[in-house]
Amino acid sequence: MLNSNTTNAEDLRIYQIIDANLDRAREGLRVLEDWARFGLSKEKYVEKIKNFRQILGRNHLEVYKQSRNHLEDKCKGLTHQEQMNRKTSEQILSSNSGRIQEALRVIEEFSRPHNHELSKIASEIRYEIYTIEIDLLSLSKCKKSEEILKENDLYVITDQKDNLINIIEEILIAGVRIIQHRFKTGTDKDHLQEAIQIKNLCERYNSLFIINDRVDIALASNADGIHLGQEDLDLKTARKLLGYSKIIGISANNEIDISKALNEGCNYIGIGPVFETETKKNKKPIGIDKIKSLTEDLNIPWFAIGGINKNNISHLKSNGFKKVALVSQLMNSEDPKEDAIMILKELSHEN
Ligand code: TZP
Ligand code: MG
Repeated sequence: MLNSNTTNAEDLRIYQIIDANLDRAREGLRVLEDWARFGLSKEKYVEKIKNFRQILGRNHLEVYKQSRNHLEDKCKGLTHQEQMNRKTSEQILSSNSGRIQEALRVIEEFSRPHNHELSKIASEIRYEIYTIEIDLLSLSKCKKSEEILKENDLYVITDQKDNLINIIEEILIAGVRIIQHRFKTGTDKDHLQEAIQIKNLCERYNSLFIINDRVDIALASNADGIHLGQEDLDLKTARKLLGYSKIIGISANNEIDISKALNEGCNYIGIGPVFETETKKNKKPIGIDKIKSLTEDLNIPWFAIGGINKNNISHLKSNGFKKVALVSQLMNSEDPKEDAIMILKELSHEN
């Protein structure tokens, strides 16, 4: 059907365009595929993208390849400054998704008159790439947050304080990289306003900002994630609302809740109260031994919470607890920065 021996000069130019754009699209797809594979370990996306590459490969007909030998391309090798400016994997992902989309659009247009099948394939893959680009960018953002969770052992939760913003800044200066905004009384307006202030601070200090309980406030303040208790929205619903870029933490203190949270894909777990605490007076402590047995095989980050202070951290550490979450110890501290520095030091000691 498409034989270069019988083609005229215009056909050849069109075949050359298709040839170049099939190469472009496949190269771009390989970039996305490798990021999905090595950067994100997302098999589902690797398979999907590989399949697109193979479909385009099968449709890269000999006549398109042959057209390369017949016409010279005077623009070969031209680069653009933008290519040199790509620094982050997100920029690389976005520009390569754009490259694939553009190449597919060109194929779609120029193949339509003589190869309707290819035109249709190019259009279908192009639409899928729009979604895949957003998914991969979201998963990359979530992966970065997961890394912060993995690398940091101190998780600080806010309490309602007049000078809260100052306290948070002191704690961030000390080196804390995970902050949760917990806001139990007051209006939604005040809640959101305070959340946005803390989010901006956290961004300045490259720290994770998590909202307690409220998915709507998490979205509105562009938080990095949400923390949900057993009585809050369920994880699946929260995931549906938040998408894949946000982390979701769950409070769980028994085998059933922990296993459910893991199955549903939570990013970290809060377990407690370890000890009695004024912050949650009605909650019965579950104690060190129980937490030890609950977390034995846990392979995602988990934070012990409840009644933890600078005096009992070393005891927790000697029992194998690596990560802790605190409210009152830092919120009621005379010197939150110094206390945070001390606790971070204590947590970083090898046992
Ligand atoms: N969840 C379990 S215990 C607790 C929460 C939010 C409160 C922890 O507060 P504190 O002041 O660190 O004991
Ligand atoms: Mg809650």
